[in-house]
Amino acid sequence: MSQSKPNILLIYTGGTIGMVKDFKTGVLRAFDFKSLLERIPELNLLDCNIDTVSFKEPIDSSNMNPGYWVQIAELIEENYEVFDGFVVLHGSDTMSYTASALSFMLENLAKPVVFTGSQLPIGDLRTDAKENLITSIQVASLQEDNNPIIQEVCLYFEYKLYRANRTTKINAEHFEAFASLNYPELATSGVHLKLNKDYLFKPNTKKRLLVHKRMDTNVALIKLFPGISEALLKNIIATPNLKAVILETYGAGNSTTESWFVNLLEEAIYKGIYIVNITQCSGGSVIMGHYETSNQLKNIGVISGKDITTEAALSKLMYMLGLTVSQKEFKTMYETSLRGEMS
Ligand code: ASN
Repeated sequence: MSQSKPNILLIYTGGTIGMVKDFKTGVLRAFDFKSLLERIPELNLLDCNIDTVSFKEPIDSSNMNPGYWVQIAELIEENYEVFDGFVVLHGSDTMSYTASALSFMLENLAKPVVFTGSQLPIGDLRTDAKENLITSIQVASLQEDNNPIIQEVCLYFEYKLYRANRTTKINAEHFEAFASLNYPELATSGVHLKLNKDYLFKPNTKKRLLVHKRMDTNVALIKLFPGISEALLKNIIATPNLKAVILETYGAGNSTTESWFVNLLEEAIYKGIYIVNITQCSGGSVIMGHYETSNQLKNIGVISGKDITTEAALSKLMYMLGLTVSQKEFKTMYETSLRGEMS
């Protein structure tokens, strides 16, 4: 590999992006990533060296799980010194979960990790895959004085670069499939690639990359709905080994004030189960104590997820449960932004 050009590693995990349509039969099949440069000659025009590595068996991202997250983290860890940036090709369905998880797993990351995918396969005539792929590689190659400009996990889709742990999939058929409602875009791609440098994450570059691989899945995610029953909540809280529950509440973190509900949560907290309050609104923040309907939650010690996304809330919880954080510290640490995931 040449010295002057940035070296980019493309990690293919699966998803729609890696499929080609056999135009005679109309059947979609997995694309051989070894022949990527031949299939997309435009990539040769990019001012970087590209190497590719693929999951042995690429998956639809609905089959993603923390075991695969570790595989991606390890590929980045093993290749961290040799490459200047990483582009992860991933199905769009659970991309925000994986990318959020990786943002926590890669502590002190000082190089770009850009997740991308597409709504239409790369071999489709009207595909969005080429633009997403080409611009993601370009973004991962951006350097200033031989240092990467982007030093965090991002997600690029349909002309926008987002902080990954701020994103959510909002549409199953539009090319604009993702949104970041509580944090501005890091870059927009038009005639020019416009970077919003003030919004980029600034890691402590003096510290070495630390890769965390223990993600504890003893968690539950409950979306409140009018009519939710005591029996349902009781059963979930009684799950063996349960360590934490994310409650998706209404609006600014509000819930029913019925005593059975508050009592169940209080008992759970007493038993050492963490309860995190996040809002089921796509934008905005939990402010416990703002309304009477959240004041009790605040008083019993519920953790505020502030303006975190569900995807980041869940992966942050798995990450923190995998660390050895004391009961006393847990709430303060969870309520602190670790990778720019909350305001
Ligand atoms: N089901 C696909 C996946 O997430 C959807 C996509 O990539 N657009 O793997």
